Amino acid sequence: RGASCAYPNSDNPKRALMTQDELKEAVAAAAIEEIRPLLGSEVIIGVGTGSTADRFIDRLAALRDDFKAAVASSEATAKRLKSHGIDVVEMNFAGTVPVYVDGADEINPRLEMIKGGGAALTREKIVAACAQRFVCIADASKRVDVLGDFPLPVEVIPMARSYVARELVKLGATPVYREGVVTDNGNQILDCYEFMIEDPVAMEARINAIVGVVTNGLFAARGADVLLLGGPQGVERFE
Ligand code: ABF
Repeated sequence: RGASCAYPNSDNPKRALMTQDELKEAVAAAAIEEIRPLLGSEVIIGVGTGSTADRFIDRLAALRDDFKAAVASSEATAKRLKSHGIDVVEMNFAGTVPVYVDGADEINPRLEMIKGGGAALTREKIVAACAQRFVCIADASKRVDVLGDFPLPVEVIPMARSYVARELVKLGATPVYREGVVTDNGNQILDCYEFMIEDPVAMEARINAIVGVVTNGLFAARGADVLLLGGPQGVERFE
């Protein structure tokens, strides 16, 4: 992991500075080219959540006759896919999917990520687990050396929230209940502040072992296979 090659920024080749929205559009366009060779009449693709993924979905609409259906990592994504006339199937009926395209809140050089700022982390992790290839799309602001500046989300069973929070404090985190948010699975979110993560694989397993945790937003045991990163010079591809 870590090798890169430049993608031409065909939308805007001469501009040195692009807005974050333009960067998201550029990586969404690159993701379409990344998955195009994988499409076929029987193919089901995994589709993520968030504003970057939304741009990918909007571009995917033009290809809707070139693949069978999609699995969605959230209710919001399912709704957006359907609004474009793309069939959405349940993960249980899709089996293994060849590719999953989603954003991230942070990603490091090993392509380990923090995800779940949009509270969809558990379904995102399930789709990622079922995917042969995880393509992460992100603007350059998401690239970090050490994960943890972005507060790590942890989805918890509601009755376990205080217990899990106490256990997270023992691990060195400052957990904050994300009030008013109920996940698509009917659960709650604790966000871990002031929690720099030196060993994401170990920490992912450690937090998941706390009773009452559904999952946490570290995608390290199963990180991304490809990163399409939008920066001032266009889209860089890492794998
Ligand atoms: C999903 O959307 C999440 O895992 C992550 O929290 C978020 C990123 O959103 P955006 O693309 O809007 O920054 O990928």
